[in-house]
Amino acid sequence: MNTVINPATEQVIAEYEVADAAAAEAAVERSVKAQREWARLPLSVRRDGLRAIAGIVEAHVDELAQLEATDVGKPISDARGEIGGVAECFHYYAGVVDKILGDTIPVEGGVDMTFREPVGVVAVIAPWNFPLPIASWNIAPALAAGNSVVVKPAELTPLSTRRFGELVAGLDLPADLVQVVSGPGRTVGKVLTSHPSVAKVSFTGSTATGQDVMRSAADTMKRITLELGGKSANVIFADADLSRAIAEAPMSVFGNTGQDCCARSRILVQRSVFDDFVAGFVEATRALSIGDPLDESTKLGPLVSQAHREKVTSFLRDDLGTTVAGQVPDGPGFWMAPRIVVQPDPSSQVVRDEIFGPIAVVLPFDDEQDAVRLANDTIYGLSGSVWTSDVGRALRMARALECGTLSVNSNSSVRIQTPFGGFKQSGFGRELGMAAIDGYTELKNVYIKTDL
Ligand code: TXE
Repeated sequence: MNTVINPATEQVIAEYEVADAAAAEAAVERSVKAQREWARLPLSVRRDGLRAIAGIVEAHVDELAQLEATDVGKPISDARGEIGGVAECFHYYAGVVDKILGDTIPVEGGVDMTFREPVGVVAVIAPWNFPLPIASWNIAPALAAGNSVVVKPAELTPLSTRRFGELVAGLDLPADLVQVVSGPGRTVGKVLTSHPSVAKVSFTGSTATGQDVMRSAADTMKRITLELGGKSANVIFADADLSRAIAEAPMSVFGNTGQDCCARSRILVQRSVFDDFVAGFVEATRALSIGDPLDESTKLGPLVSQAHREKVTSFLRDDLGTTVAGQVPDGPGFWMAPRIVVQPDPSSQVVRDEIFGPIAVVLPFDDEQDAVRLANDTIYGLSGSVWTSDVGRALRMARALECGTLSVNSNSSVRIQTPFGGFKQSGFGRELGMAAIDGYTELKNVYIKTDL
């Protein structure tokens, strides 16, 4: 039995029987049949299938957003936007169904062409921080390319994905095309990463679990996409529009209460504007309203669980000189106010580890070279930002920083149309945009001899 708790109230909001390994195996077997049926359907039918999924999500935005807000503790206004993004994702990939192209390649003696074939059954293993959005970034391109999907949501936050599964099951699509199997990583997750009939695993979660997934997938040579942890840098030069950089910095690290793989949790600021930045950043962070996730004006909710709050607070030590920027509600809930750590030792854990909570570090740098050295001094490489008014510097930094997704004069990371994924131990493979299709297709080369 899994008991789901609202992290803002600590009340039980759902209980359900968890799936076991046998249920996961049965789902994979059904998925094989569904995939064959789906891949044979005309393109227009598959396109309309994805549109229908977008439509059913749009028709249930409020319900799904409410589930996400009470399950994750996420502000309702964020949740509504994120569920709107889920529908957009299915609309986008509905349009991709008939644009999965091959090449014709000049060769001697014949004609050569490539096709992109579906991989087969795709297992999507999702995390708890953006449950349905991250699942949809993988489900939608997988379906567009002619695959079937078995989705495993995280045990902590399964509700939106379970409801999504029910809604999709009611549509006129091949039976079992999208199945949601809710159970623990060590049983259901293990089956999905080792079953011989699963061709591809798309995993989002911690780097340590990503390593387990790779090991488990190795025996049957599965294709894998891993979207893992991060410790992204927000690099602010003295020539930047400092007021904008300050205004946008708090939500880029504390949004979703810091439980965001793209959180700009290492803020690097050029020394001449360092003190001004810190003063403005603390003040702007204090202005973020912390409280009831169902209140439309709330910007920050609680952390996802008591265990996670313990993990996050274990990074705080007296000698760090932390500034507490905000006031949390009294009473139940896994609350934690944002903490700002100014000039910690660059080799300390708070600078090096992914905390996944509302703790930001701010470090000074001297020049461009120093900024690149500090920004790249991490095992991760997911996202990053550069703030500058010098176009040449923006481009030099963009090329020098080791990360998969970089923004200039912005802290955004994710757009449905553009590739998203990491360098280094932040994983590999790309989600979203046309690039995601590479991960859901096998490239087949066909040569036809014409010079007989
Ligand atoms: O993640 P896990 P956890 C980071 C973040 C966080 C830490 C731990 O630092 O504090 O990870 O979070 C499933 N085989 N991120 O423990 O374990 C699990 O059931 C197959 C970053 O919750 O990685 C869940 O569905 N699957 C991150 C999913 O993996 C397994 C998002 C992720 O869980 C499995 C989340 C196994 N052996 C956490 N074990 C990001 N990049 O956004 C677990 N799972």
